[in-house]
Amino acid sequence: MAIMQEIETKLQKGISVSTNEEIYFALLDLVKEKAEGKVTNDGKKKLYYISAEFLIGKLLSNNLINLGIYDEVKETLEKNGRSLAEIEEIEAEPSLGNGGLGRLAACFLDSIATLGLNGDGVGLNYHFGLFKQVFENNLQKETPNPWITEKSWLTKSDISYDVNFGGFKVTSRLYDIDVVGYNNRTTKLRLFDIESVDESIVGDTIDFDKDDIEKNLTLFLYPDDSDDKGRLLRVYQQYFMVSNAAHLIIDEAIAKGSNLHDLADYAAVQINDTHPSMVIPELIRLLQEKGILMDEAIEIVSKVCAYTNHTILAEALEKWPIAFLDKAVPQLMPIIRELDNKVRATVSDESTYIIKDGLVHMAHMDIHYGYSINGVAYLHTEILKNTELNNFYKLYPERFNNKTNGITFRRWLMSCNPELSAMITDLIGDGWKKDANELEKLGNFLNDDAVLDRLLSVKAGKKADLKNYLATTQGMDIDDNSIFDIQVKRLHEYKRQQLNALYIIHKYFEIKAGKKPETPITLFFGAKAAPAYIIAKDIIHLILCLQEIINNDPEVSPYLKVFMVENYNVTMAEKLIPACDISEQISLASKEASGTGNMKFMLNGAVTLGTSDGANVEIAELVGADNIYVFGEDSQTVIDRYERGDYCSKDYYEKDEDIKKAVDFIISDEVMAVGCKENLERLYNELLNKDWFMTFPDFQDYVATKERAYSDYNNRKAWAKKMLVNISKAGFFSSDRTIAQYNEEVWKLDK
Ligand code: 26V
Repeated sequence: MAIMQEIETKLQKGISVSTNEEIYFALLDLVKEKAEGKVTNDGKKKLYYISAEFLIGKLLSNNLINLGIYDEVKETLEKNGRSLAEIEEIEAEPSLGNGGLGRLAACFLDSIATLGLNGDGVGLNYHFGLFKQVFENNLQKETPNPWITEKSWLTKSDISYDVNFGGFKVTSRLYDIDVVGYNNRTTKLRLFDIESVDESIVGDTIDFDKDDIEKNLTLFLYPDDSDDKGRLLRVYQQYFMVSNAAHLIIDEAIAKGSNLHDLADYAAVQINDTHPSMVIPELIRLLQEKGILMDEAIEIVSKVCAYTNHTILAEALEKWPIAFLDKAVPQLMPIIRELDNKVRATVSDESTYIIKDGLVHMAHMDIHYGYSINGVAYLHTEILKNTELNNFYKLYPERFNNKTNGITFRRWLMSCNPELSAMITDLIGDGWKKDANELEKLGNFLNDDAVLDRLLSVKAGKKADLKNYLATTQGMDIDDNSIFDIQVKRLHEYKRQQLNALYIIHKYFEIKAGKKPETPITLFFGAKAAPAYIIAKDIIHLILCLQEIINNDPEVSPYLKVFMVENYNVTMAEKLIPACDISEQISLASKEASGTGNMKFMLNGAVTLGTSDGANVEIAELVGADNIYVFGEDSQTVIDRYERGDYCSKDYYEKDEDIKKAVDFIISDEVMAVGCKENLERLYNELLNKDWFMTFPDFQDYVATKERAYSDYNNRKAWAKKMLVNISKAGFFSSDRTIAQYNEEVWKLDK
């Protein structure tokens, strides 16, 4: 049946007389049906990718692309006077993640499906997601982000388990979302919920009764953990997630013929950061319930579980107080103690013990009882091996491996930038859609003026699209002939949005003093700050104040503007990334495990301005020094500085007039007039007296390197060449490559 007929059969009327909402739900139904008809690998061994976050983004367009019917649907709608883009606006974006870790999990599912591997994602069905960000008085405010409509991508399954906590139990319910691969294959994202969840306990804010676990367990991702109740709730959530996962794993293995002694032939579990770590003792517990003795159960589970580390920040490596686990999951504590005792019996290095000073170190448990431990970029894995986890590396060198992150080109090029995709296909055919390495062929066109011109005009088109989108959705007035310089990522001090803000202040002074840039500059930010992360919220406040001051200053705004988009999410990223000229990747060297935004920008022809950190190092190696702007101290210098503990930000402030002027501006009358004294003073003092992520030592190099990039931008042909080199070298960062490596070296699933 032609697509037109299929849609109209669902609608039971013509497309042209239906509302956008009716058409959206008809397409949703249609895609779900088509996904069900696709092949799922049902091999013996299955991967369970367990993650607290799956930042999947809107699904309609991506699913249409992966089903191979995107163009047909779009044209059919157009013929009937309708726009797919407008229909997409109906879809709410599930806010099931926070940042890179969650988006990576979503890209991985796309690649697992596309490569035809037998693997599912397992996580939780948070009804209000992370939170929706709104700006009020130049401050971030958090509100609930409901996304589940009556008809949605979720399909209720008949799978349900009892999950026991200390003193009470809850009943779970599994909902599935089909993940459609670009190869007629599907797999599933399996999201567990509680049957007794109660949305009505949440009002207009993200505050709710944190004690009422039977109602609140699956309401929010990362509930505020600034108090014990919030932290305890996270433990309940994590155990709920892994207990369900463990039940599912064992049931599915038995159904396939496992006697459980051979579980490792049926299941591989990837522990995505430490949030799912309790799956180790939970699997052991369930195996014991099935009659397997503790020692053997431990051995079995150690052959099933693998751990990915996504950060070296100590505060993000989870350690739970024994008292919390005793209260929430008393059944696990004897097993965790046994796991710790076994380590103590054989390992002399006390720093690796699982239980220390009343805390359970989740990562330590993962490393002792996981068969693979990986970092997410070359540099990150080296730092884990040589510094951060060196004591573990000495014990188990063979377990450590690197898997440099990747992104799915279906969403981050084909879907969000069809114009660039079409240009690439015109030049090199469409083999790149299945084998990203074919993008290298674009290297043959570096001296082809017509190609370079077309590339610039595609970019100009995407900049105009973004300008229009932000004008209608956020009332922003953007000059699309300016340089689009973009920093979008979670708000964290180590990512150093504050360094970019200091540059803006510096530039503002320069323009005021008459030194005007040749091409106007627009700086974009997008970032959510964790609700309890005070300084991160102060940085947002500063940026919003700068936006108000600069954009309203008639002397400055023709040359410099600042826009912080509200509620940055996947949908917003899909608009910003194709329009970007300069991609800001300016973390303090050694602190950004990988970054994946850097890859998405490069793939869309942005040039990176960044430190030698995370995957930037690999980007620099691939594109060469002429096609990236690298600045700042290197990771070893930073690591040594921390080790010596002798960094004193005040010294830099006192010796460097530019730094002093920029930092003082934060508490100037001008900023105070549009901002809050308390927030601005706190941020000022933090920078002056602490600056834990060392923005000052890199400040001058950052300014100089950014100016060099802005100046190079004016040579349009040379700039277009840099863009094309970046696109042509992006193939390595396809998540298809990453997943193929995980499979060959870690999971070993049947094709
Ligand atoms: C989490 C938290 C939570 C509490 C407040 C402080 C804090 C700091 C960092 C984190 C990071 C959690 C792990 C994470 O999201 N890592 C990111 O993983 C990406 C995918 O591997 C990677 O590209 C990013 O570099 C890394 O930051």
